Amino acid sequence: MINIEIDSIIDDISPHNYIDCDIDTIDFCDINYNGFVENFMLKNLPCVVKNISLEWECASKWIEGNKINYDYLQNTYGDLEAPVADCNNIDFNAHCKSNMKVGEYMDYLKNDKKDGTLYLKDWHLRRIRPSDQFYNVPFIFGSDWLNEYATDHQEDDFMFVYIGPSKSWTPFHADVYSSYSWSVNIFGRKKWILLPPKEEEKLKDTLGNLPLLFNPEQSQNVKYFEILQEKGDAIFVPSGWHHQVTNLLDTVSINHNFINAFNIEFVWSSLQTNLLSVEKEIEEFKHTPEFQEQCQLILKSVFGMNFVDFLHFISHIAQKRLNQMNSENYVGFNNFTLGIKHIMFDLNILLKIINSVQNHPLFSNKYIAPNEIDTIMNIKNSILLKVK
Ligand SMILES: O=C(O)CCC(=O)C(=O)O
Repeated sequence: MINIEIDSIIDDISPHNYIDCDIDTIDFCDINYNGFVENFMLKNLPCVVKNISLEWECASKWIEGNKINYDYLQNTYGDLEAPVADCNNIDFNAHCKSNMKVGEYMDYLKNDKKDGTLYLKDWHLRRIRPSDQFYNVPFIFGSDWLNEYATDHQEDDFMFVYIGPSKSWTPFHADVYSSYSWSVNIFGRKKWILLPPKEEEKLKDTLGNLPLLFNPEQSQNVKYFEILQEKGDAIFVPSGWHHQVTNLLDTVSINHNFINAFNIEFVWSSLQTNLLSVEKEIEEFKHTPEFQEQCQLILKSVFGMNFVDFLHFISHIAQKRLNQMNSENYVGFNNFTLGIKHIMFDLNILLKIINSVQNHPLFSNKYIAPNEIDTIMNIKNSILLKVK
């Protein structure tokens, strides 16, 4: 069991100048948690972490010499279904997706065209096979409220396996809820292009749409970073950084999206920005009784969660941290416990967010059920008793 703890974190970091920054490469064996939090998560800067998957079971069992162990994957997971994107088939600015048996997909990868057409992605193998310890979450990514919440509520989680032939690709996008993500390459090579937050604005067309792929040669004055991710490398993708990925070889990777105390303010601010643009988009209906309800429906479809979902999310995590202060045991990803200073840090940030939520115009009996308001106010009062 690993205890994730922080020392004195400098949490008042001024907005970073992304334009002059470089992308650091560090070795997993040189990392300490505090340093990673301060240098990358709080500064919202990407980095490459070398040698992160040396001991993972999938790094040995799924690979045989210098190729994917198709037979092992077929024998072990062949009957399971996984989503597969067709990179040559675009509909509504996204790849068309369908489900395929993993065994069938392995046949395709082994025998058929490896022209980058079919990309197995967003496969929830960890959830489907909870007892299969094919990888361990690295401790630097151990504080993960998003998967904690999803697992506690038995909802769809944000932990994925990707397997794609050379030339398969993922379109230009930013991650769900403006979360962080990490991706570990088990086998192969990926080319990432990442743009700092707001740079994507320069790529929008007159209707505000982003391209499916960013072409650096056609866009002057856009700041971007290109990273080659080799076998054994993790990429940390910060909040709000748009990115696109191309597999340069047949590639296998594991990805998580995550939110924690270090980016929850970014997520909250993104939710508010998205809500404002939804309100603007349908402002002609501002005076109808259904206006706010419609805005919340649209917000959920464009951002992935609405105001009430966000309230539930922060209330759940805050209540759990309060229980942990009262010595309730918590084990994240079968492997982590949180140190007391980390729990206090989480609670302090949650208090800040609750105060901000409380000042939002939607925080009233008109939009939120009175019992939900009571719950969050009780949580706030309990935090105040702990952190004062
Ligand atoms: O590896 C890929 O193809 C895409 C990964 C990605 O976009 C992500 O982790 O957010």
